[in-house]
Amino acid sequence: MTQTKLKCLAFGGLFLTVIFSQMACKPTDLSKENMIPKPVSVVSEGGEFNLTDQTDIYVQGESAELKQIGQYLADKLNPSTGKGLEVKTTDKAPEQGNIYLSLSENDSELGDEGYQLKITDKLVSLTANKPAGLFHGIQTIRQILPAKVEMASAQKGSWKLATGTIRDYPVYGYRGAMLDVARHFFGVDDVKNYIDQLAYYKMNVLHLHLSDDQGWRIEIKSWPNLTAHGGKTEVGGGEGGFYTQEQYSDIVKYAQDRYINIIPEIDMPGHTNAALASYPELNENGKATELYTGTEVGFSTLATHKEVTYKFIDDVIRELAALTPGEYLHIGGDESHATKIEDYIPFMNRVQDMVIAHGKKVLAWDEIALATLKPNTVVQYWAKAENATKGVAQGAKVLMSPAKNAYLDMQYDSTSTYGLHWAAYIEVDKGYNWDPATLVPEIKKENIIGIEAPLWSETVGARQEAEYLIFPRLLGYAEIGWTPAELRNWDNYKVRLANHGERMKAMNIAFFPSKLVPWNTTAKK
Ligand code: NGO
Repeated sequence: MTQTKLKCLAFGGLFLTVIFSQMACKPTDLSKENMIPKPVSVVSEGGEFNLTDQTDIYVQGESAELKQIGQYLADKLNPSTGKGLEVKTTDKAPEQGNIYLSLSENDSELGDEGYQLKITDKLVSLTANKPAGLFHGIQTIRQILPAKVEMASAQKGSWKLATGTIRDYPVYGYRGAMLDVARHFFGVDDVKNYIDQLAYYKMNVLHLHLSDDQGWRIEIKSWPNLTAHGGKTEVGGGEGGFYTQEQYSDIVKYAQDRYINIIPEIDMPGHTNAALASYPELNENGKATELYTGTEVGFSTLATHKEVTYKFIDDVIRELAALTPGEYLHIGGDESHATKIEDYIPFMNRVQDMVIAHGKKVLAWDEIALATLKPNTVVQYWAKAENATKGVAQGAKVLMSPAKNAYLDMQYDSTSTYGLHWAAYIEVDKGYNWDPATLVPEIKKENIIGIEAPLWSETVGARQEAEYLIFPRLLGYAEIGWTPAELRNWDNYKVRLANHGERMKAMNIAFFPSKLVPWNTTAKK
């Protein structure tokens, strides 16, 4: 029996034991911590590690990357705990009382993103094959400390970690969210804030929807009017905005430091009014359109027969590819109702080749499967299972974003303040209770690269409005992407989610307080 339990029992009597194991002796059981996503395996040992004024974070060797990960953890823990954790380097496991981050010998089960977290009463030891695994592991350390650890100011109380071992790694390599910055523009700080929120739940992709009918949001130096004119407004007539290339690169770097890949999307041939309003030559009739601030879809198209269109696209792809270290560029392809199908198909075929010529792989919405998919093109299933299935038949992988299950802009119910409901109402349970690998019979687990939850921004323009739709559903999508389906169940999840209410409050997240979640419970399941 562990020391802690003995201490509890020393008070004598079953009643006191129960009371004290609930209060003074918490935490004693690592497996009852409320982690999201739920780890693959947790073995509890019943003791505790105490974070003290002497605790520091040791990283193995002199790697700048490991030091940076250690610093991220220190920066998250120091303001609330006041423990002044410092990042130090070492060649071997440090003395007791410290946190140790190291890269292990090849532990193949953990893969590129997994980690092992071993907590004894003497040491917190985090190991992984790759730095990304360490980064995900430090999110787990944060989540098994009291919720107030996420506060930005000093908090009273003790800071204990239950002892045991967690071995953890994701089901899918692509765990993403999409932010539509075209319908309403979100500034650099909002995007960075979202990146940190995604990192906390071990997500690794942020797809930015950078252009649409209402706005063009990324500076393209060879076509400056795209932003000078096309970035000027947004849905509802607000002032819009755009990222300079320097700002975009800053976002990319910020995301990279958090093991998140930015995937930029330029939607085409439809959803292009902002470009058509900025350059008359991109229109079939050679006349610029008016800027658009409404929310209709499917009315715009690039002139698919004009060579200047392809010069334009090549320039955009070239500049964007040079700014984007990740392997994918997203070329949209959705709802091109104003483009004839006999024009759409050769257009999508040609643009895929252009992306490949600039060294990138193609991602596109499911309609692209009507064209001939190039090797490595990934089909993002959002509307028609039939299209995604056509993609699989062509040998493509699928990214799962079914609107009925995974669209963050769908309302929770008919009383929701923000959001749309053309696809469904998605309450928190519905958003959680599905399995990408069994949703469509023809799309098997081996066909799927992962899951992405898109936030379209027709109805939201401010950070708090977006958070109402994103949270708490995002946590469920993070768990679907990470945790094996057989370990997931709503009754267990909703209790863990309830515990994250305090965490989200501590992080100032304006989440939707769904009645389906027992927010006030303190029970640990
Ligand atoms: C659709 C449409 C978007 C809308 C969104 C709203 C896709 C891929 N195209 O999803 O333009 O903003 O629905 O839910």
